Amino acid sequence: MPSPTTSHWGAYSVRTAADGGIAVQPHPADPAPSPLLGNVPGALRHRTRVARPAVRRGWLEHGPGPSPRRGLDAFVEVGWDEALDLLAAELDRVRTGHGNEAVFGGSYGWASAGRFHHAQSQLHRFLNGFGGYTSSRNSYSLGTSLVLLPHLVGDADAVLRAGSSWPTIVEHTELIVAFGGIPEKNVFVTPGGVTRHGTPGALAELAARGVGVALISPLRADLPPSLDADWFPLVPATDVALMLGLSHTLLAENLHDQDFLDRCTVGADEFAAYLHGRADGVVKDADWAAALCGIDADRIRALARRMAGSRTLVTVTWSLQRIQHGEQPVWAALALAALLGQIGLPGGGFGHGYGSMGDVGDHGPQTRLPYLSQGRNPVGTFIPVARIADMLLNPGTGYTYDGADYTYPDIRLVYWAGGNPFHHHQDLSRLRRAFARPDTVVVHEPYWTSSARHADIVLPTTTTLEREDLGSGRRDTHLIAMHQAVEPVGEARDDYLILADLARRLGFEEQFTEGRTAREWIEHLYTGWATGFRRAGHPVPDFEEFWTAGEYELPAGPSRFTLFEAFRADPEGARLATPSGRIEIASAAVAGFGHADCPGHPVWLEPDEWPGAAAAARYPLHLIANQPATRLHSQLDVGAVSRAAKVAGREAVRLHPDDAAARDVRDGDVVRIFNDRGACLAGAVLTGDVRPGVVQLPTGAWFDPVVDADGGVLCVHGNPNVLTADVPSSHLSQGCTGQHALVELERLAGPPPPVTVTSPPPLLRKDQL
Ligand SMILES: Nc1nc2c(c(=O)[nH]1)N[C@H]1C(S)=C(S)[C@@H](COP(=O)(O)OP(=O)(O)OC[C@H]3O[C@@H](n4cnc5c(=O)[nH]c(N)nc54)[C@H](O)[C@@H]3O)O[C@H]1N2
Ligand SMILES: Nc1nc2c(c(=O)[nH]1)N[C@H]1C(S)=C(S)[C@@H](COP(=O)(O)OP(=O)(O)OC[C@H]3O[C@@H](n4cnc5c(=O)[nH]c(N)nc54)[C@H](O)[C@@H]3O)O[C@H]1N2
Ligand SMILES: [Mo]
Repeated sequence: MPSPTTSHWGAYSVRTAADGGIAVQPHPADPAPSPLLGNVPGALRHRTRVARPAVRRGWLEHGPGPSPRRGLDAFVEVGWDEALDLLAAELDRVRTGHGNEAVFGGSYGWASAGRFHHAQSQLHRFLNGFGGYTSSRNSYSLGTSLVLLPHLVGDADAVLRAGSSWPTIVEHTELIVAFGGIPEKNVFVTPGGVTRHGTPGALAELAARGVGVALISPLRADLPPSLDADWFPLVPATDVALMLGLSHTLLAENLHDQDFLDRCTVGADEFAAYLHGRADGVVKDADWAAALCGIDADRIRALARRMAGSRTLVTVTWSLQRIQHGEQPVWAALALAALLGQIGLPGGGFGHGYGSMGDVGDHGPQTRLPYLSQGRNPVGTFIPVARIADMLLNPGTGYTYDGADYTYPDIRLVYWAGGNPFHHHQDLSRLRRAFARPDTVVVHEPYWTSSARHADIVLPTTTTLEREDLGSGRRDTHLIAMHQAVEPVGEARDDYLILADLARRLGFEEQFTEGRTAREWIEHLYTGWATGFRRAGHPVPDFEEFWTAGEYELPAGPSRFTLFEAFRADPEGARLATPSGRIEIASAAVAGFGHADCPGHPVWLEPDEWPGAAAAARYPLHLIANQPATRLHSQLDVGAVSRAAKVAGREAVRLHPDDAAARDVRDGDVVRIFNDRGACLAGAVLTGDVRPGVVQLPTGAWFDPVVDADGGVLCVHGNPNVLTADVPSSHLSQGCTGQHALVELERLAGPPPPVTVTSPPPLLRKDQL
């Protein structure tokens, strides 16, 4: 009997063979299963699974304290009781000596699908019971937009969770102007799970209807080849210049909608004055834009006219705000859409994240789902999530966030469950220095990821296939009864059980577990949810029936809706939650914060690293470090689909044949990509589908550092975050800017050093010390 389960990349079932191997089958209702499913079978029992609790040798021998050896030491395997005794004593020492604020439990990361065993929720609940912890806010995904959008439209969720639905777009849109494209590789993923992947079908329908798409991206692969694309391969990081040039053309040719601007927005005059160069003398017309973005001025003007003459959707991928000054592309696109006056009309207006995530544009049910209460955190200290290295390196230093001033706490213990900071953070060489600072680093992980290797105490956890859970994601059509498919691998335990055992040692077991086993919790969460759902009139089965059936199909909601439709119809009655009640093309609040890197209306600001920067003289190639097509972030990098796409065992870097020829690089060569922050090796793939001067290396290859005497880092496996800069998007939002960096690339002379991260680190027994 196959076991039902789900994942961030789709629902599926698992069959186990006599030899312990597994086979996976997508959910029968899924019209477009994800290729990422292919990573699951080979990764389940891969040799990089953490088999037993392990303690870093230096920490075991010398006790807690800062150490530059993190990431380099061998580990000593110990029994569960010993590991948990050590950890409980250390948590207590830090709490007693330094206070709860000294524990950093932000623990950012995607972990796995599952409403109960969600690692971050479990850890936060545990740390709240422990007396609190320093937390983190927002995400690497949307660190900039989550802070900016409330100032512009009152509510980020409206845009991000209720954007116009695909059926509306398919029916009404004539032209999609897609900044960052609509990259199909990304739409198989929705956090928490997805049973019916809808976006691939919507893209096929757009193609069948011949909807025009202006693909604005340095990469042709950001739109499926089937779509009728007009490709604008612009210089990376110059989208704002292009948007300003388009906006100027609309105004200069009187193609804008003054009535919409008057009724529904504030600040259009201020924005227009900027476009006309009233203060700085620089007219931001199409010619000005062309010189920056590398697209002909005539093409820009023609696009503006076509936009004004069509039902046009302006959309911006999330990647565009994951760069320095990442507020500007989002704000300028909203302003551009406002000038067109189609916001709130079916098929027109503004969107953010079509092609970034599976649920954007999806019309699956938007229901409340079962969830585990995390309790309350008595410690109010937090950081914007991507400021982790700043915090660890600069305790006591101030920073700004959303118009207010804060101070970094002094962290002694870092606790991570369900994330991989040595995947997700920028400037990994700096992150290594930051991780040398605390007294103790704890990681719960199924795999020997680079973050586990940089910890002092590593506790092996189960994967979803080794436990039971309830699974469902945003706009998912189903709630899945996630059955246990196999026994835990090695000595792995659930995060819940690990934390319950720690809570017992620390005297708050009853508060943490409420006396329930994991199975009892799952039944409890389901039953509480079902009771509320039944009251709303839905015939939800009882737990046993649901569990036996393996799933419950959630009631469908409307399939056609348009962002800001109600607001457009009645701007006074359906006021937005902004100070003006309208869309703020200029924001007095943001202007009032006084940040030069994010003034009060959309502006063109040169980033430190783009082809026009001084640094480009030494590092002339613009790296795009985007999401990988072959896995979710760093998850299951040892799986078959991820491995198959490697070139010479390294992550593949795509570059233009002209750039390759200038460096004597051939297809399949191992190349070294470098800048002042570090270097990595990658396998060259030559393609005309990238703009010359641009190289693309996705995130997620497990960080495999060779560290020299000065702490300089070469990742032999191709993790682009050795190259990216750890600088915030701006003083407003402090978002992650990992998408871009300037680099140089050369053919590697001599044999490449071996990849070692696909085997466990050196493991000792205690009697070997
Ligand atoms: N340069 C650059 N960097 C980026 C980005 C970029 O565009 N460019 N994008 C950023 C974005 S948008 C994101 S969201 C982040 C993603 O960064 P992360 O979310 O940190 O990446 P994942 O690889 O998903 O890490 C999840 C980890 O949890 C582990 N795990 C899975 N299940 C469980 C479990 O049940 N229990 C425990 N304890 N662990 C579990 C997995 O093995 C994995 O190591 O990366 C960011 N980094
Ligand atoms: N397969 C897969 N899917 C995923 C994920 C994954 O890891 N794997 N991660 C998920 C997560 S957590 C998130 S947050 C989303 C992220 O969604 P996004 O952030 O939108 O995804 P990316 O792939 O990083 O970037 C999208 C595209 O933007 C383009 N781009 C980069 N810089 C520029 C620029 O300056 N100008 C223009 N016009 N285009 C540019 C790149 O070519 C890139 O392919 O993806 C989700 N989907
Ligand atoms: Mo993300």
